[in-house]
Amino acid sequence: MSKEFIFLILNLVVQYVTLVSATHFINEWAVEIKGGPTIAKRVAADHGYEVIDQIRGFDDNYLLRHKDVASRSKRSADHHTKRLTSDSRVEWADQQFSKSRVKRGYLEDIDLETRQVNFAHKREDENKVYRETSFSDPLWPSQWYLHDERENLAEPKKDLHVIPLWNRGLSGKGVTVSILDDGLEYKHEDLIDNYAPEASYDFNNKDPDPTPRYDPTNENKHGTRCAGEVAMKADNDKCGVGVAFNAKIGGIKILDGTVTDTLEGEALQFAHDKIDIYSASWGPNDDGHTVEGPGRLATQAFKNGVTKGRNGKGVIYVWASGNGGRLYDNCDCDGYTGSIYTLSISSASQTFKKPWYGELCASTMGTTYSSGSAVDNRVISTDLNNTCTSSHTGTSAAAPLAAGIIALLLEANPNLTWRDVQHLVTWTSQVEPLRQNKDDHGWVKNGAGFLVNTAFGFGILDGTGLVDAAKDWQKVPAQSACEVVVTKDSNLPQALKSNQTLEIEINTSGCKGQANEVNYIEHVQLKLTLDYTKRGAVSVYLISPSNTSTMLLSERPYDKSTQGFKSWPLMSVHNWGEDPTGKWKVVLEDTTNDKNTGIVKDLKLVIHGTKEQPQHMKNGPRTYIRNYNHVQNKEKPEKSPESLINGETFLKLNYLRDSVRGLKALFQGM
Ligand SMILES: *[C@@H]1O[C@H](CO)[C@@H](O)[C@H](O)[C@H]1NC(C)=O
Ligand SMILES: *[C@@H]1O[C@H](CO)[C@@H](O)[C@H](O)[C@H]1NC(C)=O
Ligand SMILES: *[C@@H]1O[C@H](CO)[C@@H](O)[C@H](O)[C@H]1NC(C)=O
Ligand SMILES: *[C@@H]1O[C@H](CO)[C@@H](O)[C@H](O)[C@H]1NC(C)=O
Ligand SMILES: *[C@@H]1O[C@H](CO)[C@@H](O)[C@H](O)[C@H]1NC(C)=O
Ligand SMILES: [Ca+2]
Ligand SMILES: [Ca+2]
Ligand SMILES: [Ca+2]
Ligand SMILES: [Ca+2]
Repeated sequence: MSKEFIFLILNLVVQYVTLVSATHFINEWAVEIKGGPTIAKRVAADHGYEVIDQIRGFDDNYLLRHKDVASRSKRSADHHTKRLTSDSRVEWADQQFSKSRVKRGYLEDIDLETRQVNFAHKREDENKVYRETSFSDPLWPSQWYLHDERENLAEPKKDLHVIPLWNRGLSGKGVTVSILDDGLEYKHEDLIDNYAPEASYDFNNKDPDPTPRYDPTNENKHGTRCAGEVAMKADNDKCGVGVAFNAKIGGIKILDGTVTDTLEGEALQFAHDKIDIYSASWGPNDDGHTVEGPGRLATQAFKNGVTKGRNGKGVIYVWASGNGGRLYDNCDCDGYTGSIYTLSISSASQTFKKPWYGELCASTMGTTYSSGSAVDNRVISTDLNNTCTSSHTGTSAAAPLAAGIIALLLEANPNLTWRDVQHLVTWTSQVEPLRQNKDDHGWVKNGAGFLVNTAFGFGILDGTGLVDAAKDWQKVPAQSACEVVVTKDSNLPQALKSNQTLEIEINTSGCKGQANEVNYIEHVQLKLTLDYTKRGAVSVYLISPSNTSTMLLSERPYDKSTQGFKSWPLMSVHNWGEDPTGKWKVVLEDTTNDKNTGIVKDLKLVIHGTKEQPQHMKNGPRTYIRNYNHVQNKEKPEKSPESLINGETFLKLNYLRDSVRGLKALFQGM
């Protein structure tokens, strides 16, 4: 296939996505009115609205419909919003608009012919697979990401290290996972026994039954595929084996209709007293030119989930990091995966590579296996109409594997909070298998001794490592947030243009002596306000007082927006464990030879973390198992000489830049 042809296709894809993502305002308003439903009804009537319903999970919030506004329009009806908000009984009012949401699966690689070959190859493999534990399920032998099928143990370990957990009797019992997606075929033979109706709802049709809509042109199979990875029943002669095969599985149907902030807000905290883990394999368009995050209600729903869910320990939101790699999308332009409340998961291919669809960003926490190139195997799951699939793909398939592993973790230790789970991921994820390929985007050793990677976060999830570390776990100390506003000395606003690099310093004491003092960093957000003629031309790096260089935003050539950024939070987990005190450096640059101009208007650094040192960090920095690749599932792992990785090459900004340029060169050379 010629290079021109591929580019033509890509451009068509970009144009199509632009077309379908045009904003449509609808004739519904989310409104907060205090004083009860009678007053809400009166307010609505006074301004020409009717009350559709109370918004689930939010006190004093109502959905109103205006009688004289078109049901869909490209333009917002601001005069109506203004009239509502000027009523003293109204706290706030937002006109709702449809949000374009893409499922992060269904990836067809370009080379379909090789794919055929691959199927033949796989069938042959099934006969000689290294069977550590046997199940009667026909696709179990093909679940390469779960069992160690190496014939040569010198090869990198290629599984998520869950079999030892199954051998200890862990299988997700008592833990409930719900898939936020396009529905769940819960009557599927491999799911029905684990189905949790109390964790399920259909927000598109407003009924309790999440069964997908069967439609030959728009197969709503995505949610059912994601669910099977978590909770397919084991040893029942059907499909494969879920990571947490005795967990309860629910389906929250939201992606088969118009998605609004109200709908997301209701869904993201639906039954948060019954659901432990929400798994989401979708988000704003991965088209390389979208910058979008959760709205008012969705943001509040995340906060409610982590503060009220699981009896105050917080629900776990597992999120797929995105599939826009080929269009140079950056997951820090997606406010869902970029949220501190979501545990963001990327993919590694069967050959330990960042797949072609994988996105770079600093908010990714961990990685599981998924599809890669045409010759790599994909993920096994349940499919519609009581069938099975061996070709679930993308970060869509990666996130549910993580949700299943976390279900095993919560079964082992139900006391863990949402932040404990994030800490455990940073503390146990494995880097050795991913260090096999040279094109691994560079592991940076941060100031607290963590290895972090812009493509893989802290590395491949290690099921057994997580559960072992959680055994005598002490809850991490309370979270605080230190907001650092740039001072006059930083000379903002400052102009930026093409072929220019700007360095801005931000000093902080980490709010020392205040109630919100932070000495041990968790998440860092850089809130950027920038006016620019071409948003995608700007890249942003952050250098911490410990000298850790992080790419917060990479160049996105398809993002030609003139809208800039308005206090957009670029989130990073790469400074985890570091001391925030000292001088931070923000580097903004436009390396194009275009004629772009603009102004960096404002920066704000928000440092989340703890005042006290988390208990698990007190005996020194994390150790890495250098011989992880020799760890087997079948036998008890030999007491391994755990050693600290010393002399890690310190990666400079230039390396990060080159890693993005290398990607581009690779792509353009196709
Ligand atoms: C499932 O069955 C329905 C109804 O019989 C049919 O319309 C649909 O195409 C089928 N879907 C798949 C994926 O086989
Ligand atoms: C969970 O907390 C309870 C009460 O503090 C304690 O008894 C129990 O041992 C804890 N479980 C684990 C696995 O740490
Ligand atoms: C940061 O602190 C250093 C010395 O502590 C000072 O020289 C510098 O001007 C400060 N920079 C800003 C941006 O406040
Ligand atoms: C970019 O800037 C460098 C030095 O700042 C200059 O030498 C070079 O000519 C510039 N390139 C373009 C295309 O303007
Ligand atoms: C950070 O790096 C710079 C230059 O690369 C070096 O001069 C400085 O000493 C380093 N600081 C720390 C704390 O390592
Ligand atoms: Ca339904
Ligand atoms: Ca099964
Ligand atoms: Ca994306
Ligand atoms: Ca996140």
